[in-house]
Amino acid sequence: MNRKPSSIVILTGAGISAESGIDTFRSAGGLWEQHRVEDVATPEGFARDPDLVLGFYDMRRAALTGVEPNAAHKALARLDAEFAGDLLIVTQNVDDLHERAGAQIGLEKGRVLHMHGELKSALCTSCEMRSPWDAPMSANEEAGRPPCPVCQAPTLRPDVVWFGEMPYQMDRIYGALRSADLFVSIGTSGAVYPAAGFVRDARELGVRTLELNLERSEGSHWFHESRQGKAGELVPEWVGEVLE
Ligand code: BV8
Repeated sequence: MNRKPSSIVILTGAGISAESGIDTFRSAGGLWEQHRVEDVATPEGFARDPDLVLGFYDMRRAALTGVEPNAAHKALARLDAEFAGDLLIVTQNVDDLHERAGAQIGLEKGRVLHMHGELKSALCTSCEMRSPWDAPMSANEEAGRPPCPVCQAPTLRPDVVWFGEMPYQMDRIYGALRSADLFVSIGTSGAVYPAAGFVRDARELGVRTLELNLERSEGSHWFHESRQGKAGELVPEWVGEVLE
């Protein structure tokens, strides 16, 4: 790590939550091995079988209560609290572990940007309003689908970005990359766009790029520096380098 950064953009993926016990997508036995992407993470899959999709996300939302943030999430919360420069944590994850790891991140939710949405948010396809949500969304025998808290229509869907849908707040992400001097990618396979392209965007902008991942990813060759190891070890070590 050479000169100290003054403006950092961090991208996190499923690998940062792996040590908390949340399945990643592409590891053996991961989420995509248990379900076909087309069936549970596309608008077409939802239209075809809404209860299959709602059940898939209900299972993942319920699993959140049984897991805790790990040392990597806590190290980023420390960075958020102590780093004097600009910081944006863009996460591809729909879990709430970044928020739960640090009061500051939770208070200033704006410092964590969920580009692919959140399990604990519901989107109504009738009124298009979002509501905080941590109950099941699938239909149950007597009551059917739960009503939208805003318009009461039984037309809630998970507030997550499926394949073929536009990720959230892309302008804000590109704006942050343009003014960054360091881009750090943590725990992502670099398989899904546009997130997988951020390292190239950063390089074209002259931004230093660092990858922290268990193994080399599809995009490793694009990074100035790539460190292999567990996020729970690499992230606290890197945060220490930035803050010391
Ligand atoms: C869009 C939310 C356009 C829901 C997700 C051909 C070429 C280029 C692009 C495309 C193409 N064909 C189609 C596309 C577009 C498509 C895409 O990229 N497809 C891929 C498959 C090629 N992308 C989209 O559709 C995106 N939208 O492009 O819109 C558009 C334009 C105009 C108008 C409208 C639309 C939307 C994609 C978002 C999909 N939603 N998730 C949910 O969670 O269910 S994707 C999901 O998988 C994640 O969010 C993440 O983005 C992605 C990858 O997952 P990772 O986080 O990287 O996890 P993974 O398991 O893959 O890897 C984990 C890594 O961690 C591994 O490297 C592992 O080694 C490491 N690891 C494991 N343990 C540890 C660890 N590291 C450290 N420590 C550990 N302990």
